[in-house]
Amino acid sequence: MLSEKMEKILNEQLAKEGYSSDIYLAMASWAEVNGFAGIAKWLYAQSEEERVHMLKFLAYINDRGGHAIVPASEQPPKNYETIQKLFEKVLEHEKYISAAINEIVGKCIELKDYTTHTWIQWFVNEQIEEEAQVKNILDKLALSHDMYIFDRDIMGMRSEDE
Ligand code: OFO
Repeated sequence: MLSEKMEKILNEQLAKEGYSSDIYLAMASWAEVNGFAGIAKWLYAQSEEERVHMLKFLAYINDRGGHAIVPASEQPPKNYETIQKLFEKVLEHEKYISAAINEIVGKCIELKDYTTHTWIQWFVNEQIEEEAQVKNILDKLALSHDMYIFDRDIMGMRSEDE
């Protein structure tokens, strides 16, 4: 059974994962209308992955006797200056999510909720991978002089777990 404090922080994270899904969806749409079909595909896939993360929180909260709350959605930015700036934003957002997951780990220890502590480790590892993946994209972008080739090749830079 989840404590009220743990239920609250997990519901807050559920909302953050939902926002992650929305922000990547908005970025995908912007990339698509600006002619970057490959980058849009990468971002649509990322948005789907974040929705799966949100659903993992939803299922866990309900399975442990809490009530998962579906949050109101906040409109993400609709325009992005450049592809470089867009991916810098992705990295910044993933770092924010990593910090939030870390907070949950700290809360698990504080509240002696070792079940949630074990469960949340999947997200700890996922964040290491997501940050590394986006850093790799930014490195490739810095080396790339041809956006057509970058856009064609970006899906090959995806790691496919959720
Ligand atoms: Fe980006 O991993 Fe969830 O938020």
